[in-house]
Amino acid sequence: MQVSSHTVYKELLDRRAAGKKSFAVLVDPDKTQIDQVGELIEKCVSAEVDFLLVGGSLVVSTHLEELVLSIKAQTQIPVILFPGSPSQVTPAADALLYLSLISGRNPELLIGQHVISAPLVKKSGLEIISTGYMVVDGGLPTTVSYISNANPLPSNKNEIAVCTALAGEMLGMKLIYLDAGSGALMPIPTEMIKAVSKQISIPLIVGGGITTPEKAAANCRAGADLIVVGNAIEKDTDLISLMSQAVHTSSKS
Ligand code: 1GP
Repeated sequence: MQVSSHTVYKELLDRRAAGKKSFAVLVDPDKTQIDQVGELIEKCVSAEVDFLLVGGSLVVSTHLEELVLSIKAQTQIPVILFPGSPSQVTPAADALLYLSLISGRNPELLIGQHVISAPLVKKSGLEIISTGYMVVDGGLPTTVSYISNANPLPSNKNEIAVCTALAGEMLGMKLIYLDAGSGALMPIPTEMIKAVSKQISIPLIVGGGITTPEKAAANCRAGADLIVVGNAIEKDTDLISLMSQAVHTSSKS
């Protein structure tokens, strides 16, 4: 899929309008060496992955920009930053999920970091996609639940998830991201995805702890528009094509 600059969100909307579900691979800079990325991207291209997310709630390595540049040199798949902090902003990508942690009550991640980094983000020239980010309890503490210093949303409280997502949409956010956290023991429950997707009209991203193509497809049928998988793929890159296929054919299964 070829996308020129500033059309990532439109591409997602167009795919959705055409009844297509989308699949994204999360590339964690801490777990991906520059000399390994070529093979990973080759598999993403042949599996027709729709988007590549790069970032994480804690990135300690310093090669994020180099990683994005080497991905961009190899593929037209849009690269979307998924930053845990302003230090993960690089103009080398196509777009940036401008995350506000609306499920938490930590003012720094609701608006504080955004104020500090606004000039840098604006100058980056990236397509900025305002995203209502909701971290849901994934069974065990995850990096995002710890680093965010905010209570995750209880996984059995669909009504809180719906109200939070609705508030995000009415505040003008363009996406809602339900995340159980990377490597979560329990992914987002299907019932929560159904409840939230029924009430919002903006696209819904779901990720965290998805380890099987079946769960990815079930999430799509429940109403997710974009599925994000990182951890499971780091362990077994053959899952890239299986997951991608499951997502892309989910409406037919
Ligand atoms: C985490 O949603 C992403 O923010 C992906 O999670 O690494 O568990 O697939 P996994």
